[in-house]
Formats: sequence, structure tokens, C-alpha cells
Amino acid sequence: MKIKEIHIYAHVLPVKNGPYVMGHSTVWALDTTLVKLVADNGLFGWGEVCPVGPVYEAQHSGGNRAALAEMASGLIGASVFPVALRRRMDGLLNGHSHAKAAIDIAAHDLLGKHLGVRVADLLGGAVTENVPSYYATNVGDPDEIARFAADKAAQGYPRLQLKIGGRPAEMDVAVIRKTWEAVRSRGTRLAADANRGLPTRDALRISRECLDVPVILEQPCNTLEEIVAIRGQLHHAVYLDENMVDTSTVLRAVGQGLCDGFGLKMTRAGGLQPMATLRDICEARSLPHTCDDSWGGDIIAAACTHIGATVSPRLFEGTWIAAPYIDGAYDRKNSPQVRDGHIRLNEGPGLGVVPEEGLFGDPVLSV
Ligand code: 0XW
Ligand code: MG
Repeated sequence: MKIKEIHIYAHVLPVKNGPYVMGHSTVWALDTTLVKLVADNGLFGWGEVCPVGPVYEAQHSGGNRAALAEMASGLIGASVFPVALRRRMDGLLNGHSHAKAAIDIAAHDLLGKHLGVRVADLLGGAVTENVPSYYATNVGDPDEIARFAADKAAQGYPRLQLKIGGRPAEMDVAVIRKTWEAVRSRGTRLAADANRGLPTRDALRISRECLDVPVILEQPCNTLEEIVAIRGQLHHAVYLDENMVDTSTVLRAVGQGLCDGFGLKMTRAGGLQPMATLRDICEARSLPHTCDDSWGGDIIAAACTHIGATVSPRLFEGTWIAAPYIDGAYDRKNSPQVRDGHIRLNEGPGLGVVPEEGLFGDPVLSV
């Protein structure tokens, strides 16, 4: 099966009851890019990439579309088998893993449809039909966040991620302490994600003043060097997210013991095929991790849920999807949604999501 046509679409996803507030940025609407691959046997597959604004990582929507345009004509006639396809993309363009991920996801969708299996089974086999999720709060007022978090825990979320950073450290200490008091009786797991937003001074203070709270510190500081410099003085487990820019960097972090787990991101990794590699590296060293992306609609949500379903449950920290924060589905019947803190795995074939015809208007590029 070879790629015959590529169609690229742009689509806006507004934040429901927005904005969404992180340590470094406040976003109201996100600009997503969808890729439709058509194969020479008439089957088609969908991929997606949607940065949560231009500041979260070194990617932006216009850049992703430019990278896709750069590769598109060179991909006509390429095999949809994921390893061969990744090598072909790497031969056409260096880097730009986020854009390549959209092609990789569409290829998995196509392959699954061709073989009559769902993507989770292509990736090694689902170990659950009900994938645990986690809720990420805004950076906000400690009492409000604690109340909100207690409500989410009561809805069945097994884990919560509190957004911190970009403000006086005592506010973040209060968010962590008050939320823990509000959810501890339920056994809800907690992470505090600064999204690179803390000076080492504040990360040290927050860890010291939350000594008795079992919270994971996710991506506390901007660079890996800053985190490594203070890691020995922190009282909490550290997960890396934004700094893990490729497989090689994850390997370095694992090999040198720089962290206790990861927030793995689908498009930063380059798609489902490299995500499966990262999943296996983590399992080899018993390192817990999430399987999510920074934002996106039903396609990215389905892709993250399929890989999440294959992770060893003892190491799985959940699949975050943007569905609770956005209105509107691409596929009303099969849109991945969070219910009782979990996401039902689509039956497939492929991703099991087929966007409604015409939803994204005319393609911005077709080859
Ligand atoms: C909670 N997330 C997966 C979604 C946000 O866009 C960022 C993020 C994270 O950094 O963990
Ligand atoms: Mg994170």
C-alpha cells in the first residue's frame, strides 16, 4: 500500500470556558492541522498535530504546515509501513517531529483499516478497553483549584495535574497543599507541572514546603541543566516533559538517571511508531509515564488513547486529551471522551474515528 494523495487542512479549536492558563501562556483557541493520506487502494487515514500555542514547545501551527508542505510531494509513492515512512520523512526533512507525527498517525490509521485491526493492536496489543486519563487544572487561586480538583477526583479521575509556575512560589505551595488535603482521602495521585516556569530557587522551596505531600514535580524548570543541578536536593520525584525533545534525549535521561518518569508527548516524539519505542524504553527501566499531546481534536485524542491502552498498567500515568476543554467532535459517534476519569478505547479499525465530510473546509494544500 502506497501513498497516492496528501491533503492538509487547518481548523480552529476554541477553549470551552476559556482561557487555559499555564505558567508561560494563556490560550483561548488553538490552531490545529489535519492530514488526510489517501492510499493507492482507495483507503484513507487521518493524522493531526495541534500545538497548545507557539510558546509551549519549539513548534507552531504555521511551521507544522510549512514542514508538511516541504515533505508532501516527496511522500507520494511512499510505503505506509511506519518505520520505512519515518526514514523517508527523515530523508526529506531534518527534525520537525511534530509535523512528521501527523503523517505517522495517518499511516497507522490507514494500516489498521487495511488489516482490519485497531491501532492499539498494531502497536502491540491493548491491555485495557478503558484507558485512565488525568485532568490538568489551570494555574489559579489555591482555594478555587482545590475545590475544582476535589470535584474532578469525585468524577473518577485517578490522577490530577496541577499547573504551577510563573508567580510567587507561596501560591504554588498553597495550591499543592490545599489540593492534597481535598483529595487525599480518595487516593487521587497528584502531579504539579510548572511547564518550565520555575527558577531553581522556587522549585527547591516548593519541594521543601510540601515535604509531606506525595506530589510529582513535572518539568519544574526551563532547561534540563537546571533540573539536573537541583535534582539531588528535591524531596519529590521528577518527571520530564518539554525537555524530552527526541528519542535520543529520552535515552540520555534514562541512561543517566536524570528523572523518575516522563510526560511523553505524541507529536514531539514523532508519532505512534517512536512513541511505542519510548514506551518500551520506559518499561525496560520501570519508568512511569503518560501518553498524551499538548492539544488537539478527535484524531490526536484517539491516537493517544490507542498507545495509552498498550502501556503496562503499573507504569501508566494516563492519557490526557483535550476533549473536556473543547466543544465539537470530528466524528459524533466515535469521538474519544472522558467518562468517570477514563477514555473508552475505540474499536477501530485503525483509529476508529472518521471526521465528518467537509468539516474542515477546503484543504490548505493537496498533492
Ligand atoms: C496537560 N498537558 C498534557 C496538556 C497541556 O497542553 C500541557 C500538558 C503538559 O505539559 O503536561
Ligand atoms: Mg507537562
